Amino acid sequence: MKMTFRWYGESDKVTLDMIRQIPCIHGVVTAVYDTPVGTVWAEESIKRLVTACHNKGLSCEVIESVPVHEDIKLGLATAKQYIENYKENLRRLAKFGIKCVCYNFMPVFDWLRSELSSPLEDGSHALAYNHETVLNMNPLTSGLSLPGWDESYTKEQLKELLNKYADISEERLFKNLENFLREVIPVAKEVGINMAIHPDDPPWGIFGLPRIVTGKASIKRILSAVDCTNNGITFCAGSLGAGRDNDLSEIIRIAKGRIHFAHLRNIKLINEKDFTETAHPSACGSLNMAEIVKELKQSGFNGYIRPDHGRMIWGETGKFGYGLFDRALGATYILGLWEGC
Ligand code: DNO
Repeated sequence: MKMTFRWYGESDKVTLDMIRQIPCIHGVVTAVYDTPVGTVWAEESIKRLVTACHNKGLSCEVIESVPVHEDIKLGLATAKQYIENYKENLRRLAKFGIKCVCYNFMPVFDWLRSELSSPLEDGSHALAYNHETVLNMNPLTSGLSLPGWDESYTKEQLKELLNKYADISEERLFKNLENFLREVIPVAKEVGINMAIHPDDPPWGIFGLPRIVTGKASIKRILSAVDCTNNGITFCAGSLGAGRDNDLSEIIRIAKGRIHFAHLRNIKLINEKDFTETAHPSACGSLNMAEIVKELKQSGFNGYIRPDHGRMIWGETGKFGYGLFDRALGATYILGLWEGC
């Protein structure tokens, strides 16, 4: 297992100098952020990123994310070129030592929360999801912004894009994902990159948009669409754990050998759909973190782990979910669990 930490590049307040002081950190998980979704990344930008990490003694083997262009998810004729660009990105990333690429297939929006700074009892702040609030939210006017979202659209473009999804059923979206995998996985295999699809967060449709990577059945279908080690998943405990029917240990067993990356964090389930993010330890939320880590270790997992969203503690400010302190506590907690089982 290699412990990693997400880094948002040179502009991130959490610097490589800080990250390298977290005990036993192997490397960072990052991306090229200066290029629009769907275009080929400049080799120069990839090189700069990797070199910056190596100069601080950190590995740079995981990219999160190489985003999938909406035309691919929509299955439009223009998808062909975007898929070619995706393949070219994999070839370029492999040249610079990238071993794992995390991506998602969520239409338009990435992860979603209704509250970005919800106060917890101990005075810290965390992200939270309230279903009622989300049902009443208009994505065109909500003004919500989360790390990792593509915010390059004007309001008109966003409206147009949302309309394009009106005819896209879950089954259609799944077929488009399968087409994408059939094209991209052979290239990933050729260049030695493990692809790791991230589950939908939360694992149900939002704003009338379909979401399909939600639990055991969909993960099984994805893995068998192209039955090859390079076609794997990111096991995200918090995303899958929000699905009340998901048995996380069972999912780890089903995906054995195909989990290349793990995002570990805890959430406190409130009712059928609502939840609050919490500190990482099992006692702070609803997920059994020790069980998850044990199951991963027993399954022979030898990929990358990163602590996932942290609370804002000790007066820290910054990107929601991506401060230094609580994530660093998360990393050392996970390392302890790993060592102890
Ligand atoms: C949120 C992250 C996601 C994730 C993407 C992967 O905190 O887990 O934004 O990076 O869905 O493509």
